Amino acid sequence: MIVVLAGGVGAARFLEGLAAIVAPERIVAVVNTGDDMIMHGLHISPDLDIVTCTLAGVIDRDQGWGIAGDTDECMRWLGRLGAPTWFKLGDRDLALHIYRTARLRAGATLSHVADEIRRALGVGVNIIPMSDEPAPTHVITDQGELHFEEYFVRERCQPTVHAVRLHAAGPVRPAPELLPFLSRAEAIIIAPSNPVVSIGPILAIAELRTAIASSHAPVVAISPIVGGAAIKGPAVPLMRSVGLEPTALGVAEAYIDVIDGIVIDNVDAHLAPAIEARGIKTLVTDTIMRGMPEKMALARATLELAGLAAMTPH
Ligand code: FO1
Repeated sequence: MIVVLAGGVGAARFLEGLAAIVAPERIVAVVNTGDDMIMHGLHISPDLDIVTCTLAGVIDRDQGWGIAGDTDECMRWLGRLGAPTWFKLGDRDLALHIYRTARLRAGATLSHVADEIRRALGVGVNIIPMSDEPAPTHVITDQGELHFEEYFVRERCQPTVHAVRLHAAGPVRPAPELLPFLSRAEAIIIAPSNPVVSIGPILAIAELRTAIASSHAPVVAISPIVGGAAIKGPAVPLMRSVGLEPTALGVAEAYIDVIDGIVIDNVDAHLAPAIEARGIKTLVTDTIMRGMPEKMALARATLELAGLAAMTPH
């Protein structure tokens, strides 16, 4: 099994490349649920849906989230009724949230529902939430404590972030299937997602961090920061707010107690010596996932760094 710690858009694109070079059934995506929230009485799981819909080939490729060709009739009517419409939920997208909410209410776990949805959409990759319990990520800002999605989407990252509060609803246990999958991992990959609010919530689950740090499997990360900037999202201000340098070196620092290696972009080659000096093997390559060839090449480079190059059919 190749276990991949995943957030949203960047992780989903990486997983597309990985699933194209190894059997999808050998991949276990452990997905962040810190962005989950209740909206319109529905359980919304942004990262689970981004990963699932991307791998199902139905994602809206321009946005990186939502379903291609979706309509917004329901959102328009919700607006007419005075309901909040800052978080755009398309009509097809809403089917996912309606189904998930009904199944959770019937007593299914978030893991069960994530598995039912990915199978229904024909996805071979195992998709498992980091936990079946609420684990909301909040940001402490000059406008008070906000749910991450309120900060990121409603306030468009304008508030100044003083701190990030992971697992804001209390202690979080790993989803039941995760520890057995981790014990059988041939490699553990930290996908190019936001180290603070996408990967951070996963590694903040003590049993997961311990299992990963003590795993015999190689643990390699891909830096989501290229040339001191994030390809997508608020990684730079959030890394600064938790005292991390918003560079590929800062990413290596964030994961220093769990990773053996890291893949960084060509533009950050000058940082390789400093990262290597910290005992982290560094592979410098093109990490910008423009299309499938680049996604597959990045996945291959990552497996190579993990010493599993032999696993991939040429
Ligand atoms: N991101 C936005 O910037 N604006 C939106 O209206 C929005 C809606 C949305 C609906 C479903 C979904 O699965 C994701 C959605 N996202 C939206 C993306 C989301 O805010 C972030 O990309 C992830 O939570 C971070 O990885």
